[in-house]
Amino acid sequence: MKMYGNWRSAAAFRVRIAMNLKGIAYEEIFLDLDAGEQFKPDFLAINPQGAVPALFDGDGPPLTQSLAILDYLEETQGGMKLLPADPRERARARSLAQVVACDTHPLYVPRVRTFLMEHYGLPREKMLDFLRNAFTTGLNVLEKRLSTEAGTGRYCQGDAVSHADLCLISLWVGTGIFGIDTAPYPTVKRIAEALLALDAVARAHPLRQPGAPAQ
Ligand SMILES: N[C@@H](CCC(=O)N[C@@H](CS)C(=O)NCC(=O)O)C(=O)O
Repeated sequence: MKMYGNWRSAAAFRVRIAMNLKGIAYEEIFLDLDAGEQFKPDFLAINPQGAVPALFDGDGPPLTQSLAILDYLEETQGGMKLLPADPRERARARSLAQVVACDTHPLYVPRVRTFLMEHYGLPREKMLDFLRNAFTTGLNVLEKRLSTEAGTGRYCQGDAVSHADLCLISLWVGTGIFGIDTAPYPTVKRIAEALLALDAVARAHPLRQPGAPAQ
C-alpha cells in the first residue's frame, strides 16, 4: 500500500499503527504541511480536501479520512483485529475514537490554526490557547470516561488494542508537541504508556518519521 502522510499528522499516525499491527507492507510519502504541499494540484487531485492521510491499496481509488481507512483495513485485511466482536463493545470503542477524531482533532489542524491567525488576526499565543483548550477538552472527556466506565481495561476497550487506542495515542503524542500539561489525565497516561511500549506503535511514532525534529 502507499500512503500520503506527514510526520506530525495525528490522522496518519493512527493509520500507520493499524498497518504495523496488521503486518501490512506500506510506503509513506511525506507531504510538508507547513509548506502547503497538501494544496498543490497534484495532491488535491488525490484528496480534494487537502488533508492527509490518503491511502492507495493497489490500483483502487484513494482512500481518505483516517476512521474510514481504519474500517477499510479492518474489513479487508487479516492480522490483528482492531475492533471488538461484541456490538456494544465495538460501539464504545468507536465512540471513544470519535471523541478524538471527530470532536477534538479537527479543532487544531493546520487549516484551522492558519484561519484563526490570518482571518481574525489572532496572535500566535491566542491561537495556541485555542488549540490547548481543544486538547484539554478532549482529554477531560477521555479521562472521565476511561476512569469510570466498566469497559476500560489495559487499553481503552478491555485488554485488546482497538481504534479507540489508535485515536487516544494520536492525541496523546500531541501533548508533548504542543506543551499540554498531562498531570490531570492519569488513566489516559497509563493507557498511552502501555501503547507506546508496543513496537508497532513505537515504529509509527511521529518523531520517528522522516522530517521530524530530533525531539
Ligand atoms: N478527519 C481527517 C483529518 C485529516 C486532517 O485534517 N489531516 C491533517 C493532518 S493531521 C492535515 O492534513 N491537515 C492539512 C491542513 O489542515 O492544511 C482524518 O481523520 O483523516
